[in-house]
Amino acid sequence: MAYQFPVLKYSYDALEPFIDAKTMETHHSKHHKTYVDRFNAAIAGKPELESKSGEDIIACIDKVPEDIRAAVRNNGGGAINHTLFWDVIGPKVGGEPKGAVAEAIKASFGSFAEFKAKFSDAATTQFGSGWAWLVVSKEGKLEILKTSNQDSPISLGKTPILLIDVWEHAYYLKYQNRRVEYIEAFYNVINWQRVDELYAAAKSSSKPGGASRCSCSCN
Ligand code: MN3
Repeated sequence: MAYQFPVLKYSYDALEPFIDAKTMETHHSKHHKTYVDRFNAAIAGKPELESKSGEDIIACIDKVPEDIRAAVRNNGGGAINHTLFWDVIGPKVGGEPKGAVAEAIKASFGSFAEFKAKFSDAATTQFGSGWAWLVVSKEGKLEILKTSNQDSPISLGKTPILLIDVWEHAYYLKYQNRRVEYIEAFYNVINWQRVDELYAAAKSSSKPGGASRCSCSCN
């Protein structure tokens, strides 16, 4: 089955003034749609890939046939990364995290303020296009990392629960070169309740020393 292009749960102008409507519309209906279309084109006619979820394909990226691996890495990554991105942001959210993820952030980074400083630093210092992430490791620990282009921490065996797109297409219309201002504004659109749900799911499936998500039955 082809990868499904997701419908947003909110309108394009719902994240104003932090993320402007024109950026949201272009980002979702053009950029994300193109990743999804190219991902589906790359795996078309390959039932062993078409039968898997996008996440499971990216988890096993090294097992993808070499002639389409770069296309899958870039466009499959772009497809799943943006789907998760829309899922963890929204209107009338922001503020400080609550629940189990809030406790884990405090335990891992010292405080929410220290988490913010580290996450913002990862987003700021990602050179060129890419993403900054809050992930749950295979051992169930929170980690902050950054990746280039559309690379996903899922390929490293980690489960992302929060991410910020720092490609220029995510902020240039409103913020131009001021990436730092965009990153600061981003905290107003983080849906911490959703992040907490993703944290709970990642924790329940993390197994210290266990097999990675890529079971390597994916040849
Ligand atoms: Mn993007």
